[in-house]
Amino acid sequence: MPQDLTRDLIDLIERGRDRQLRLAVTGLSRAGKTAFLTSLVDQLRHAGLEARLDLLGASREGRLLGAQRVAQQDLGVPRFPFDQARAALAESPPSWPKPTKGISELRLKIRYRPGSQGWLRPDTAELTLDLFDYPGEWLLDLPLLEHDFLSWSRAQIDDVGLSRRDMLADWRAEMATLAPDDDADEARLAAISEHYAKGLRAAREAGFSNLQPGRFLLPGELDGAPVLQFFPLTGLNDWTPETLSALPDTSVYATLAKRFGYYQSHIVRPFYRQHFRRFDRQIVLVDVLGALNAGPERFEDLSQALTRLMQSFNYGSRSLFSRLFTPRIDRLAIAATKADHVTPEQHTRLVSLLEALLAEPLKNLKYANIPVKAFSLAAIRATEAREVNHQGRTTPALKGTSLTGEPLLSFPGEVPTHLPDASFWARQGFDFGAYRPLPATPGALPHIRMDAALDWLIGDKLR
Ligand SMILES: Nc1nc2c(ncn2[C@@H]2O[C@H](COP(=O)(O)OP(=O)(O)OP(=O)(O)O)[C@@H](O)[C@H]2O)c(=O)[nH]1
Ligand SMILES: [Mg+2]
Repeated sequence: MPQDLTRDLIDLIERGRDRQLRLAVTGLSRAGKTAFLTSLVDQLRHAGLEARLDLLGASREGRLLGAQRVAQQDLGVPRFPFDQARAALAESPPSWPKPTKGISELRLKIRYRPGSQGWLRPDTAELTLDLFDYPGEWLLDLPLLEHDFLSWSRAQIDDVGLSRRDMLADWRAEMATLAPDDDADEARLAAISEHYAKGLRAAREAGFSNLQPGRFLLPGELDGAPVLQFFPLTGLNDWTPETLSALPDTSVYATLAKRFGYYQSHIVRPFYRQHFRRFDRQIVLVDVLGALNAGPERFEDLSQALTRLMQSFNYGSRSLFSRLFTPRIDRLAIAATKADHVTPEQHTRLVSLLEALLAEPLKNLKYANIPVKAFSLAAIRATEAREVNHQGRTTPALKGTSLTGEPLLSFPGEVPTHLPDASFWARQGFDFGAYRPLPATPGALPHIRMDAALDWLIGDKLR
């Protein structure tokens, strides 16, 4: 067989196998997942026409023909509300997509012309891209799978720093009068759980990330169900795992441990299994600038939450069995979102800071031999970069509109390239407001480097 034909045949077989790609967009609450997905769909739908996608090879070469939404795989899961999000951005005044309250899915068919020609090559080809969206709060339950009730209780109590301790004051007061071997009283456990949930909600409002259990913040259809009536137990220092497991089923400890186990097996594990166990590529979105804005304690809290989260994906320890039977994730992107909150010359510094923040998970990914690329991007750009004369000097600035409609001109200053230390917080800190999306214009949504991220995530499949 001529060599070219063999190559074409192998290519055809591989192409057939590779025609489908599942992309996991990972990020904590408010990291920018829904904005990213909305922009991704919008950019690809406008590809070949008005989208600015020069950093995506297939688009630059004029081979990207466009994308359409098609019927998704799982008919029992709601469809990603792209139309609603896109309509809100086109209104006057435009508004951001709403915070996500449940799971949704989306399947995109991307049409392109293959790059090189061969007689077995079709004129056009298709790539199916499966995407899903979910509330960021639920993601933080993944690390909870590694615990039993005892180790989880201890870890949660160790994690509570000074300011979060205040937010949990009511819960702590109740806990002082509860012992593991008390008889469980349903109404009392429900009331204490509500105090715990209240503390978690206050911590989220104050900008903390490392919050478990995630369904306490967004219970969905589980609101009021006993499975959400548990909390970490204090006062366990004098107990051993053996003495605790010998307690009767009616004790506080046994009741809470049972609910924790139920939460793991009936809520967290199915979510993980259905949505996160099987994907080919992943992008981890991090609101680094938001955390800088929120101060040292929140920044440290985000760093811890991300490190634990990335550990729970377990990239390195894939057994031969799982490698054969589940597609292995072969490429990953990490991205600092909302890069339009700083002036363009700060973007490389933002990438360095993101890499510093994710240093531990990046080491593990390297060890697992998974290629990773870091980006700074704005899925939906809300500011315009300007040079202005400020106190006698030409200074880079950002122009936009506040959420309440006032014009804003800001000088966001310098992003640190390393994890900020005490002197950074004392000297500078960060303080910027939130912007309203830019007024709608015809064509695709304005963005920063969505095309570069897309090139890394799907570009090789469009060759
Ligand atoms: N300036 C700017 N702001 C953004 C951008 N992307 C997201 N935001 C802001 O961040 C907020 C949260 O973004 P979402 O996309 O809703 O975040 P999410 O990760 O889906 O959050 P959950 O649904 O709560 O998990 C938005 O309401 C915007 O205010 C961006 O590209 N630029
Ligand atoms: Mg969302």
